[in-house]
Amino acid sequence: MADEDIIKSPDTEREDRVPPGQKLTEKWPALHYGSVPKIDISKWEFAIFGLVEKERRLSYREFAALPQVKVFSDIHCVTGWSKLDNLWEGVASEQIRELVRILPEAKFVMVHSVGGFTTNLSLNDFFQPDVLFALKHNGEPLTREHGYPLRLVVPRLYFWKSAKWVTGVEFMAEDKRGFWESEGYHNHGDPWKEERYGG
Ligand SMILES: Nc1nc2c(c(=O)[nH]1)N[C@H]1C(S)=C(S)[C@@H](COP(=O)(O)O)O[C@H]1N2
Ligand SMILES: [Mo]
Repeated sequence: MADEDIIKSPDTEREDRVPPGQKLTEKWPALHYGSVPKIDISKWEFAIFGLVEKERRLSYREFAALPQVKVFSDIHCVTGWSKLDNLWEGVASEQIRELVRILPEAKFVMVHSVGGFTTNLSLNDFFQPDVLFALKHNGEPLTREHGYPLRLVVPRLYFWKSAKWVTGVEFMAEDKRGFWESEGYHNHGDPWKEERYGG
């Protein structure tokens, strides 16, 4: 894949890439509720369900064989750290449209992870061209603590929307708050508007 094929998240082209109230870090902290799950890749499945014409389940082998994209993005964690210059590789959210027919009533998604973690997005936020299900970060497969085998990456929103250990996506007519969104985090989470809590 040539460099010009890398999708640049638009926030990486701002003159000042650090949103209000954030501090840069070189390290990559690992943050999550509960413990890092042990995942048996031979049993792992990715499910596409809810408001679709026909639900679909993909094995790891099938998922990893889907067309891949590269996305360059910044990370902004609601706890105040930002990490610039991340290169993600994986499957664009857009690719889901090739796998199922989404019913017209669907307006929101819930992304599901091992252990019951969830996060919600509008269809519009989910299908932005820089959103992907990432298998690699900076050229290396994701480590277990950062979401192996698969994590969502939503570059334009706070990083809690970037669910680790993803197992599927559910299409919904009505919005429903996910895990952190029900624990007091903002429903949307735009770092440039400091949509941190409440809302
Ligand atoms: N499955 C799962 N994904 C999750 C979380 C979680 O608790 N469970 N926490 C979120 C939060 S709050 C943050 S800040 C990022 C942290 O990702 P990192 O550990 O790779 O830095 O993961 C997000 N994804
Ligand atoms: Mo977070």
